Formats: sequence, C-alpha cells, structure tokens
Amino acid sequence: MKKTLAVIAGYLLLIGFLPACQVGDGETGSLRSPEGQPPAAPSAPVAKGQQETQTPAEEAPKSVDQNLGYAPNNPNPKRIVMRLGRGEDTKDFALILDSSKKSGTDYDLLVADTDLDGSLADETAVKADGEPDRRRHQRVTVTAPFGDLDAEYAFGLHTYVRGETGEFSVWPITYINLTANDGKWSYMFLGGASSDDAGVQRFDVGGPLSLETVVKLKDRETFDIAATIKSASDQTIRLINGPGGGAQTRVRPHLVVRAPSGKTIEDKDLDYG
Ligand SMILES: [Ca+2]
Repeated sequence: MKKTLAVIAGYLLLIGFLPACQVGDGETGSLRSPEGQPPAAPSAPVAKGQQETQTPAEEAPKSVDQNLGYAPNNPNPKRIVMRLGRGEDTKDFALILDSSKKSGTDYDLLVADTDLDGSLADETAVKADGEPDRRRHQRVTVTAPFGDLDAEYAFGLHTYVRGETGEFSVWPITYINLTANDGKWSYMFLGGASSDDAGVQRFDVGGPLSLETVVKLKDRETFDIAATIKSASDQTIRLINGPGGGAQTRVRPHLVVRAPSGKTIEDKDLDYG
C-alpha cells in the first residue's frame, strides 16, 4: 500500500511539470502506461456484396514493398518504424539502414521518410559518422501529432555491432519540441520499447510520461526511494525544458511522498535517467 501511495504521489507531482496536453492521460488513473486501455484499432467498414463484385477471383494479391520504393545496396537492410504520437492520432515514420558496400554489417547509410508520405523513393540516403561498429546517424526531423498538438520530433539514431557476437542494435535518441498553452516545451528521451514485426523494428515514441519508483522499508519510519522517469513506451527521460521568464529553463522533477497521517516521508529533486 505504501509503495502504491508513493507511486501515486510522485506521479501526481510529476505531471505538474508537463504541458496541459499531457495531463489528460494522467487523469485516466493509469500510472505506468495507457496499455491497459489501448485505443480500439480502427477497422474499415466492409460491404460484403460490394467487395465480392470489386475483387475478381483472378486478381493476384498485391505484394508489399517493404523497402517503400528505395533500392538498398545491402541485401539485408534494417527496417525501422517509429510510431509518433499517442492515442488514436499517430503517424508512422519509416527509416531504412543501408550500407554503402554491397555486403557486411556496416549500416552506414540512413534513408528516412522525411515528408511522412509513406515513400522512400523521394528521399536521399545520408552517410553516418563513426566507425563500423558504432555509427552515429545524422539527426532527422519531422512534424507529427502529439495529442492535440503538432510537435517537432528529431531523431538521433545510433547503431552498434558487438565485436564478439556480431549482434546489431539500434539506439534512438528522440527530441520532442512542442508549444503548449503556456509556452515552449522540449523533451529528450533515450531508448524505448521496441518490437520486431516481420523484419521491421518498431519503436513507440511520444507517449505520456510516468514515474517508476522502488520503495524499500528500512524501519518503521524510513524509506529508501529510487525513481526513474520514463515514458509509457519505456523511454528514459534525459531532460525536460519548460517555459520560464522568457527563456527555456531546465525542469527538474520533484518527488514528495506523504504518509496517510500527513507526515512527509520524502521530499527531494529527482535525477534524470
Ligand atoms: Ca517520402
């Protein structure tokens, strides 16, 4: 019970730092993520009779171009989709990691759907900095929904190849800039929950924020509380800048935990992940 109270208290205080557009999700009572109440997947209405007449039996099913009109050099390109936004209003942002050489595991080229039109045929591959085992790709910026607002999403993609195993991994750094009612806000997130779906690595970004705490009872009066701030998509928050005095100011989340008796158990600034 005390742990729950700590989480609730911390969460309620944390959302005080967020622009109005984000408070809505906090009011749902979901502390960790909106996963318990996902938006219903939209399904197109189907008129049965009409469908039968419009789809002749001899018509072959269309093949899906996973490379979205881009012709990769590498026979095994890495396909990535960032789902931007939250709730029902989202945009998918496609990227492909390719190689300037015809083979190997050095993914030194990045092609991104910068205009979000679902095609990479109109895009240009950009060469990364770094070494073959550690590439730092040029930042890509797109505009997409964030709740009721438009936000600027900027991605810095880092890729790694482990020397011993040859295991390849992608580490996205996401910057979200938006203007809420009371001024400009910016966030920086590291990593995030990802899944592999038929050769496409998917990341969810731009979800509501939550606070995870670990509470250890040392004795009857004292707690040890560790907390990290994450988005609902498991991105670790590196910084939050909010409006203040005409200039952007670093917002440092503050945790206050009170016992049912009203006694303050914890009252401190939090560290970013
Ligand atoms: Ca495009």
